[in-house]
Amino acid sequence: MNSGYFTAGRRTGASELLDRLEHAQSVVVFTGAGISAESGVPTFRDPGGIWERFKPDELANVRAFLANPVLVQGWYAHRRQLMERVKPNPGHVAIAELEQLVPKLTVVTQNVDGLHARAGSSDILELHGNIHRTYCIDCREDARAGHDESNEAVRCRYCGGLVRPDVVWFGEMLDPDVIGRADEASREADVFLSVGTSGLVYPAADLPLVAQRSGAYVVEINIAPSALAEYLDDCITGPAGEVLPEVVDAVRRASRG
Ligand code: BV8
Repeated sequence: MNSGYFTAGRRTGASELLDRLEHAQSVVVFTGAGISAESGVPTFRDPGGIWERFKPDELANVRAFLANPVLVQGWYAHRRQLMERVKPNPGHVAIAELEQLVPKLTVVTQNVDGLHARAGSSDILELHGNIHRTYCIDCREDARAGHDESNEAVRCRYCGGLVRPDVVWFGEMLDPDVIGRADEASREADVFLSVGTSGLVYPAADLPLVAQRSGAYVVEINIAPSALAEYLDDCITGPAGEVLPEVVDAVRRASRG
């Protein structure tokens, strides 16, 4: 049952976005932690979020990892265990369904949880990596993800180097190929949906404005205005797991004529 979020676009209302999606050749859906919130994955900066309990400086950077690999490896093992218990929510599923309704759809996600792929999306750019992959910092071999209860740091079985998650930490460069493809998709987009992100982490947070400067119609879907909201073409306020299914239902109905 539609809850009417979609009809409440703050500026232009639903018809503009629906019309743009109906005629779009290329769509980008840019996501942050908010798209996974309704799956039970804590966000970073909301009340009760990850950074409320841990400081990014303490955990999500190389210096912290080298200073205390057991703590950082344990934190990621805890997050991986959480991710094993959660599943994609209707927001992730709606994005995968929208991919079938438009000629080209690219998911550009800041999330490391792998939920877009599990929901069935196929063209996904993971700007900040993927928590389920790990590698050795010395020989860079794929290494087993895991966390020894022995409280010893998990080390590479080939060379003994420390094993780290394959995520982008603060102060680390993003994979140039991934951010390059995300930039290109943003420049080519006719419609750019920015979903569930506070818009505070760069260079990812540049992408909505890169898209808008290149002519895209940029709409935010969030439960509260992000740092980017005032610059965007419209904002739909509501939980992604309810708004996105409404959007996709409307596009599907329109495509049936
Ligand atoms: C880099 C992976 C070159 C690890 C993460 C000063 C100014 C500007 C930039 C910088 C600066 N100093 C340093 C920088 C660069 C820095 C940065 O941007 N810092 C910020 C904090 C100021 N960036 C970097 O370091 C990047 N690398 O730039 O390299 C360089 C190097 C050094 C110095 C300069 C340049 C690397 C950034 C990547 C860091 N890795 N994660 C891990 O996950 O463990 S960041 C982390 O934040 C996650 O990836 C997360 O996805 C990302 C962004 O957060 P959001 O996804 O937006 O989540 P958040 O909780 O913030 O917001 C949730 C939103 O959802 C809210 O708006 C909420 O309202 C909404 N919501 C909640 N529920 C719902 C919902 N919406 C819809 N429905 C719901 N149900």
